[in-house]
Amino acid sequence: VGRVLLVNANTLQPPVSPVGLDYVGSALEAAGIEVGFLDLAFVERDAAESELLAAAARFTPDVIGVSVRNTDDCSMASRDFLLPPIARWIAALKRQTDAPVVVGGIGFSVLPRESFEFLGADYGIAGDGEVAFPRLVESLCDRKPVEDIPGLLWRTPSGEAAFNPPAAADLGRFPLPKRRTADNPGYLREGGMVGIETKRGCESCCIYCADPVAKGRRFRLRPPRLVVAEIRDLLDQGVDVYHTCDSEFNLPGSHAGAVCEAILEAGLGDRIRWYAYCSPVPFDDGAARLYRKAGCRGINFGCDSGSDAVLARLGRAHRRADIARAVAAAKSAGISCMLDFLLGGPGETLDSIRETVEFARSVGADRVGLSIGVRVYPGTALAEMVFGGAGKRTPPEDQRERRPDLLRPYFWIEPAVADSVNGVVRDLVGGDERFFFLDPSQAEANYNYNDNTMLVEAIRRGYRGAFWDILRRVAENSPPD
Ligand code: B12
Repeated sequence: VGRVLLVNANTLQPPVSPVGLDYVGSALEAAGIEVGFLDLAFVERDAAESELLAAAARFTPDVIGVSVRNTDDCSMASRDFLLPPIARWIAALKRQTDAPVVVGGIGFSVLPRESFEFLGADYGIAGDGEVAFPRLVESLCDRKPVEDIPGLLWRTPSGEAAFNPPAAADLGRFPLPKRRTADNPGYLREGGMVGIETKRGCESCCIYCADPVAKGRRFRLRPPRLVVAEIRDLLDQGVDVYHTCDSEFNLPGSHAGAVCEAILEAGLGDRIRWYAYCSPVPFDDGAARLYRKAGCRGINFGCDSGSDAVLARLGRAHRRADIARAVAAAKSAGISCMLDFLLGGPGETLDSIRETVEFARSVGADRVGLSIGVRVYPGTALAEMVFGGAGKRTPPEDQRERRPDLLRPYFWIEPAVADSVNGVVRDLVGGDERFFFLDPSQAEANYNYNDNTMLVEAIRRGYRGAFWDILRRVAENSPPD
């Protein structure tokens, strides 16, 4: 019973496959709910609103679900706040239909209260959608109370927003999701890869990270056989290039190993190519060889800094020597690698920035991403450090608003380096092509996947894989395959 129109509201290009919507769409169908789907990633931006209203009129849904993947592009250089058009689309829907509008998704779940207020939807679901959304739809269709649904946001009769804490479901109990809601072959063609998830949640304590806030502070592992069954299903659709959608694939290391073993047992190691975000620890030669055999072609290591003092302050488990070891292991196994660094965090100095960039230059990675300024999210230790309690720090000049809601892109940059950091980094990087640097003085930053025309064109020419690896191959004049 019930009809739900799901809407992918992520219009950034190249398009990134809406894995979450695939999982939710499949769970709705398993509950006997009919699903319609409108993908705004494949619609001209100017036509988005009219297409949306037309889809709602055609499908006559009981409930409309809108996914919010990114609240903003998390780049201090561009600070592109992505919710205003989505709020306008929701308002237009509400003028046209009585169907309640429900918002959810990973960006939404990072800042659920703030996003819910801003978007003006009827309901929100923070965290996993597989259990909560079908329950909400069934309750709305049967006119039953909804206030006990975990993760739900709604408005009380007095107009105030209320929020139930999300429940962390056991992922082993979800049935195999059908990857048929989104056009995954279309995403391979236009986005160069398709996402797949092996777990949720993170037990690390990186002070800035919103992942534990959005996905939970405990690892929830998907049984490797389910991951492999999903890969088989995607392969049947002709999709053979993937990106893992775990925050860091190799945490815990034993699970990543088990997923690779299951891929090998299924005989799929030579038929697929995949890319992953990984932590520099745990990662050694054995892991690198196993990943490579199971199809891994590239790893983006979240390194943050080349200074041990900064790493300790950020709450990271690795040190610079671990990064060097991880790069060597990946390279010797034939895995290309990119390192991501985050400059300007608490306690950063020009010396630690120099140390980081020089380290990054010498360590032998294929690509290096440098981001300046750290996005601050509610519920993180960084937010506490910046706005609350004893260790209170003074925000940089242009961010000195009293109590920002943190929904609009808000960044921490250490005041001591704030004025000089861009110039210093630009000089240190020089013309080194391996560096991706979000330089605010350059309009066309290459290291932002928010409307990256160079990538869109490369993918149309046949390049496949992680965006950084496509940019690398284009720069090196390597052919698509
Ligand atoms: C992998 C990844 C990437 C890969 C994607 C590869 C691929 N092909 O999938 C790459 C490297 C390309 C990438 C790029 C970017 N990313 Co990214 N990425 C991720 C990551 C790790 C996984 C996303 C994912 O697919 N998750 C798995 C799915 C299953 O989970 P989910 O989407 O949350 O869905 C569940 C629920 O949210 C809910 N749900 C989902 N939709 C809906 C809809 C409704 C109606 C309901 C009720 C529920 C619901 O149910 C689902 C199942 O439980 C997340 C962090 C994370 N751990 O999720 C960051 C993350 C989403 N990325 C982020 C950012 C900023 C970006 C970029 C903008 C960076 C940039 N400037 O270039 C780009 C944007 C690209 C684009 N076109 O959107 C941020 C967004 C933060 C924010 N404030 O919104 C995140 C959260 C990381 C972070 N903490 O900073 N990313």
